[in-house]
Amino acid sequence: MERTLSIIKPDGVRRGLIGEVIKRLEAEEIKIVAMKMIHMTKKEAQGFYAVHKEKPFFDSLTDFMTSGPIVVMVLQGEDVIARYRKLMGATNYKEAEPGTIRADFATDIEKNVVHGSDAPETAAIEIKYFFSELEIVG
Ligand code: 3AN
Repeated sequence: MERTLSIIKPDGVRRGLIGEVIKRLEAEEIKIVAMKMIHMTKKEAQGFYAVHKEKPFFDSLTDFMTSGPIVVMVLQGEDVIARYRKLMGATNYKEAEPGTIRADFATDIEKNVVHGSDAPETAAIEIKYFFSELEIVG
């Protein structure tokens, strides 16, 4: 049984895509075991994306991620990291498979609607960043 962190980014919340993303998760029978809406500070976003701190897009990415509220969720199930990444599509929406969330809704490599952890180790760190074990019902 795996867990992964999902984020509906500020562009997704602003554009009214919360329901659309959750509908796609539920259609795939991906179980949501924690969920909340938050508005990150710049410092919190910098901490979350610390692995990207040397990248040229770091400042722009952390500005974007603090530009409005986000929905953070913990998803749980067999192979959920890969299954959710498949639903999201590639980081660059132009390379994302048709029918994925990013192919259908992303407008930019940065404003790509959703985030999903990429491996069990990063999932564990990312989930802890936003949720205590008490907030997870799985
Ligand atoms: P993913 O979210 O697909 O795992 P990461 O972890 O490589 O992608 O990148 C984190 C976030 O940084 C992406 N979701 C995207 O918003 C942004 N990003 C990644 N690559 C670029 C880039 N070349 N230019 C601008 N923003 C980027």
